Amino acid sequence: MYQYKGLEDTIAAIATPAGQGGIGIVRISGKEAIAMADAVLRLQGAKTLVECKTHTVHHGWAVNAKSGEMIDEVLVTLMRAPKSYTAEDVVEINCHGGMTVLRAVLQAVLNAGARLASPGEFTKRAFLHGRLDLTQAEAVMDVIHAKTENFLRQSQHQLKGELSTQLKSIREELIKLYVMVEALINFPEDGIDAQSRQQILNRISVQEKSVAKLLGSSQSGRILKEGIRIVLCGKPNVGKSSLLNALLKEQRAIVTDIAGTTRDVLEESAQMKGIPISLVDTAGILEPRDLIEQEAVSRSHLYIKSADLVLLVLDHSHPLEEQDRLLMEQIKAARALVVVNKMDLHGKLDISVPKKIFGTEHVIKVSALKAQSIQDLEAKIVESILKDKNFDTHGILISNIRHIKALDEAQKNLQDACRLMNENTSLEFISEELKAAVNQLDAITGRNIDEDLLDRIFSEFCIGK
Ligand SMILES: Nc1nc2c(ncn2[C@@H]2O[C@H](COP(=O)(O)OP(=O)(O)OP(=O)(O)O)[C@@H](O)[C@H]2O)c(=O)[nH]1
Ligand SMILES: [Mg+2]
Repeated sequence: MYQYKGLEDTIAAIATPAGQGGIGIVRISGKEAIAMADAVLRLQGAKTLVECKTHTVHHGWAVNAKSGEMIDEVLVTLMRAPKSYTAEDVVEINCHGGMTVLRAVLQAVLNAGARLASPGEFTKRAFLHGRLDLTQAEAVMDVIHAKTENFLRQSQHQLKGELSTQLKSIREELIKLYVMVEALINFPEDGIDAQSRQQILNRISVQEKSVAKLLGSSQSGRILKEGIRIVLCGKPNVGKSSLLNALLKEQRAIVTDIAGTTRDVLEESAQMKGIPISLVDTAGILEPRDLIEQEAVSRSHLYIKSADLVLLVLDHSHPLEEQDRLLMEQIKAARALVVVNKMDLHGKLDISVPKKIFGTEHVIKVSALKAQSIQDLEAKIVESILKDKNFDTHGILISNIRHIKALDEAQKNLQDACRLMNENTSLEFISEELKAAVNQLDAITGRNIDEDLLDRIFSEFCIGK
């Protein structure tokens, strides 16, 4: 691990979000944290934190050290190194939750000698002191940004170090293999017979499969983290906006019996079975009457193109029209479901046509108005999102692009190693591939990472974390 120089300073920041709240916290971490806190605190009983035990809470006042003027009544938590978030001495001052108060307390701490922390610097210190590895540090941010409980659960697994444990076991086996191959290179007189060669090949192949399994989870990991975009399309008046409202369970889009009610794209967030969904209602206009409608139509097409899943809405109470056929033709290559809406009305639509184009299992009848079969539609949506994907929320899901890239490289190295073994290539080349694969795994956990990359990772954190 590289030596980071910034650890000498004591850092401070407001750890709670900007705005008003019940409480707000100013966090201080570093060698001088306790002394600096003492400089701005007047604790009850005239005690100082220096004399207090770790993991204790104290009542008192934050003051302007120069003027002695009181800033706020506070509760102070003391956590001595190494049992703290950063593994350094940490003091957290719980103030009233207003920005003016918090800024004044923070300023007092800075006046006492602390440096303003940069984004993610507290977590970075936890990493640099070896309390967390990089996957765990990144999981901290994932926990904060989790959009669904499902993803939160995943991030908690990673925060506990479950990904690191899996990577460690792959790494250990690769190191053993590397040492073995190096020994064979250095003591060629011992030679390597075909059987040993095959054994090494098998063992590399087992590790390649473990990496492949982790990588295989990345599609569902990304879905769980970022969600997917579902776009509703269909000709005017078929009930797209009504369906959006039914799926959201609130009256979000305007619904009328006038064709061309929706004149712009409307995007709303929802969740289906723990997956974050962005639902997009588009304008059904087919023949734009003016510039605004023209723009709406071209936007609708862009959204349809970018959709992870398209819901083509048809009207059960009308026979299929040319416009429906055109739309079916346009989206048949995309991942799509056909929703035959208005099933509460007398049916005039020949449902066999969409069934033939999209397959029976991709066509579903609902009534947005009467909320009939909406749950069945949700189940179908989830099924088609997760189709062909390894989606096991109890196992480890890879969702971080950085991890995906490194695992991808490691997999290539291991595949190359297997291929070279098969081709009876000189062992030096196998050894190189094994070393490169280990380096990729080490980059994920942060064992060997350059300072720039580290700074980039932590700069995406919030201040105070
Ligand atoms: N009977 C019945 N009427 C429905 C159903 N869904 C929608 N409607 C009615 O159909 C009309 C059009 O609904 P919208 O949701 O505005 O249709 P749209 O596809 O968004 O229309 P545009 O925005 O104009 O493209 C309204 O009068 C709705 O009340 C349904 O399931 N059954
Ligand atoms: Mg509409």
